[in-house]
Amino acid sequence: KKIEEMSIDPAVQEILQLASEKGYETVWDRLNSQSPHCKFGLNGLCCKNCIMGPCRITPKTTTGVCGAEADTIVARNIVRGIAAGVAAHSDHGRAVAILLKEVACQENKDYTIFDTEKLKAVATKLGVDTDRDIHEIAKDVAEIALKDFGKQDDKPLKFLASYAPKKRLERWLDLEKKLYSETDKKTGVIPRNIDREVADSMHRTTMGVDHDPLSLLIQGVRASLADGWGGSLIATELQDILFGTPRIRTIMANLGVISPDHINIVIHGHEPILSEKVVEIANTPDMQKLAQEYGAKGINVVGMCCTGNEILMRQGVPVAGNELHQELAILTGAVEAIVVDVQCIYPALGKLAKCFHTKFISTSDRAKFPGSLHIQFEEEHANEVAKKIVKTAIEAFPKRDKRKVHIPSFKSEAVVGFSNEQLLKILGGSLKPLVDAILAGDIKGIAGIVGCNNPKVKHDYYHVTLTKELIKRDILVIGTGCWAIAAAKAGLMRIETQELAGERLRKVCKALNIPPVIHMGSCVDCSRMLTLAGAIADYLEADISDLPLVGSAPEWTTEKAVSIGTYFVASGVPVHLWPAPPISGSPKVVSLLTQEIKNLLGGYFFVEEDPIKTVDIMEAIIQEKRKAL
Ligand code: BF8
Repeated sequence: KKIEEMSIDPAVQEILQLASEKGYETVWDRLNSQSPHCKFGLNGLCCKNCIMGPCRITPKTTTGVCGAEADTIVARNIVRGIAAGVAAHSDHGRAVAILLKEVACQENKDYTIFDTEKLKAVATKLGVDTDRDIHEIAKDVAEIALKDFGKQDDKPLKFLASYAPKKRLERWLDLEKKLYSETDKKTGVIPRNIDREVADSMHRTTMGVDHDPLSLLIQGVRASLADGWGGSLIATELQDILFGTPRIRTIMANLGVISPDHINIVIHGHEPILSEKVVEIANTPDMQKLAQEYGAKGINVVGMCCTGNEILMRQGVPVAGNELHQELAILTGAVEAIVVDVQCIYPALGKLAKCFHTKFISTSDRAKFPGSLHIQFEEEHANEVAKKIVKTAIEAFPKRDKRKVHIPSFKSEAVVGFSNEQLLKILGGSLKPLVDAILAGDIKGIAGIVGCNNPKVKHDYYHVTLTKELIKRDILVIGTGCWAIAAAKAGLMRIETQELAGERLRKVCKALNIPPVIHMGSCVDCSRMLTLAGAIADYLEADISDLPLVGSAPEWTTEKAVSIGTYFVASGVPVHLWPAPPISGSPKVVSLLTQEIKNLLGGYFFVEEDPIKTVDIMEAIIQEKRKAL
């Protein structure tokens, strides 16, 4: 592939040119070595759930050794992917809930309850008495969250029951009854316990348990709901309590935020428990002074991927890039440390960092990497460990080889920080102006775009093209994750982007002084979009599936994205995917997920490569829903 076909981002193109001249390997080279990919895997037709296999389904061998057919194998594989995504998001949520409890019990003095207003709002939603000492309220909230991970009854998750809109809850309950009466099989869609749904998914997909594709996929739905209205929601809400609810601010995005004369620390991964601390400690006068003693102007902390989104939303920290930037940041030769925790971190960073003075610092006991320097992060000694991390970066600075430094100048301004609380404030305290604009057609609909980058598709091209085309057609775009960073880098989150929007959307955005492209946070913050959709539904006394909303993950990569897509579908939103998910080996599973699920849950998946055609489909869905509004 030519470099211009690999990414639309000029900073990426510049570094890829350098990598090719100097012979550094990147994710694109490894993709090339792996291509063409195995067709059985691409179609979901490879089963390695037991050691009688691995089995592959072909026109001649239509079952695995145990007799499992293509439908079962494809469904089991996709449910395992969902379960892995749920596990990742939810483990993140668990860590925040444990920390909140420790802070509430004053067992951890390195963190505080930062946002007491948000704490009270969450407590009220959960039915916790707020007329008490802050620590007591926080303890109860944390305990409710932790109970959602561990309770053994069959009742719905407390977070889901407290946050999901009324009509949607009713629909899930009705569906359980409907499936029971039609199939005489007990089938649950409402999650009971976050961990249990992951365990249940793993149990029923192991050899010799559940072989009914519908039953398997419904469990996938239940697990995904334990993520969206459970683990991810808990992560978002409790992080806001501990670190502050995001508010509007302007940041810079792209590799140009790396500074030639500062000590650069890139924080990559997902959990703000680590990144917030590194930002805080790096900005202390002691550390800045130490950096100057080592000959630098100071310390420049920049984010990468979702933990980057967390600290840009709350602290205004610049973001160096999205998923495909992680190797490129090291290739600038000006990064003293890339500090990581969990998720979306390429193990290739270890080898690459060794070509430079860069310290690749792993911090999580569940994420170790070949070639990393492991500094174990412990919440109870967070200040101390963060100091050690920052000092390690400072000490690497004298070893920077100036001849290897190449920082692209590209960076864009972006207006970020749109929590639901901030949006409400902009709207004057009520959803009414937003709903009125939707009803009047000034906002034709809302598209939520999420997910990753994938070297199989032109980097950022789908994110950016889709976004531009949607706003042109008066569809407001909101989103999270690596999409949000793509949009920020492309300058689409500037106020000036109003000029690219259709006339009616432009008018609304001008009146509210917001861009038509809204950064709602990290991937766990997809829960903000869910609760926003839920709030609009409740306001209109409607179901989410009645609203002109669509979703898309146009460059998706991870199992977490499958979970996100599934919980949006399960909450009533039609969701676009590109690349195609590995299900085409089973026409039954394809039809369940793209058609039949619509009657069951209101949402469904559709797959399309061309971004303009995708927007045509999205607009048609929105127009259809508008008619019924
Ligand atoms: O959780 S968008 S590549 S960084 S999975 Fe990962 Fe995908 Fe980026 Fe964040 Ni989300």
